[in-house]
Amino acid sequence: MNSNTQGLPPTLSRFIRSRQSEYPEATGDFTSLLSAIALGGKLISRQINLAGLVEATGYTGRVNVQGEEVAKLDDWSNELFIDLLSETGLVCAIGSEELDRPVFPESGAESGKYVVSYDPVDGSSNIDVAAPIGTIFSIYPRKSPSGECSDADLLQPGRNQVAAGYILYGSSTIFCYTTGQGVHAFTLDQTMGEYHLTTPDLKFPEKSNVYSTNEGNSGTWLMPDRQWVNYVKENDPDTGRPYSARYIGALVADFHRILLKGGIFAYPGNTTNPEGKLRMLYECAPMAFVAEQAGGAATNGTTPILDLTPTGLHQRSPFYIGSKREVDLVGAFHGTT
Ligand code: AHM
Ligand code: MG
Repeated sequence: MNSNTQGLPPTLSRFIRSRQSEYPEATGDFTSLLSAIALGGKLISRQINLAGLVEATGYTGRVNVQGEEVAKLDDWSNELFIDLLSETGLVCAIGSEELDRPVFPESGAESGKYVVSYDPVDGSSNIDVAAPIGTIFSIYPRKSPSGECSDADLLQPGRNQVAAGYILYGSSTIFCYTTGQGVHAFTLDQTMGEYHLTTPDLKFPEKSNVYSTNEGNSGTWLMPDRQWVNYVKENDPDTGRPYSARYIGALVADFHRILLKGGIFAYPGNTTNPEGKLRMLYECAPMAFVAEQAGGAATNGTTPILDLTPTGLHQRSPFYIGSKREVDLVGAFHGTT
């Protein structure tokens, strides 16, 4: 696709519209939906840049359904996306990390063709220290024919996703998404309020000897994960070991680094929480869709994440994602071939 005027790369809206014409059945609805999510990212980005000045830091004093303290920005961003998605009239069900139960917008009960799940602020504990955070989103087609949607519309296997992606709020704001036709990354020009295409068709690089995990928990991990982490730290230059460790504590940021530089992000289960910490619907599945589209992989140790069907809105899963070679290596420790 040609660059925009003044030599600038194409904007996100122009890029999505140009892709839309590749699908003869496209009506523009999907473009509107993605644009609403992208707008949410711009507003969150602005809010974060002013964080300390507009009381966006700190906690609400509330604890969410998962027992986690709710940051003010979690609440604000969650409401923002509910409003933006409801306004489109295209969404019949919304799932979010910050919602006890799904929301079924009235505006989308009849016309809503899509179901959207999201983590409005991933890596919340980074907000107060001005470290990177993100938003993760996942879009499915509606399952129920008409009338009000139900939980069944939300609880679909990851392979049913029609789009997924994330917005990284780091030293720059990056919107990265896939519709199953590769992974494309856009950078927000804050002065113009536009995302511009910076990396079309992202692929994991060949080199991959970086591991990203909260190793402080390794004493409670199960044996395959402990053996894996010991293995990557051994000294064997022929196999690129020891690996380097990088951990930001926000999945979006850690994943984005791995997508660009190669490696693996792992959040294993442990003896008290065999399902780990990260949630299938709005963390694991969307990132897994992006990873597979970028030539990588994502599993729960043995099974591709996209082949699993969550049984609840907040269901958790052990999570390994990144360069295929690295995810296969973990799989070997877990007994897959
Ligand atoms: P959050 O969405 O409530 O912030 O939690 C998810 C985050 C991930 O982004 C990150 O990888 C992980 O939790 C960090 O957890 P820990 O602090 O246990 O390392
Ligand atoms: Mg999260």
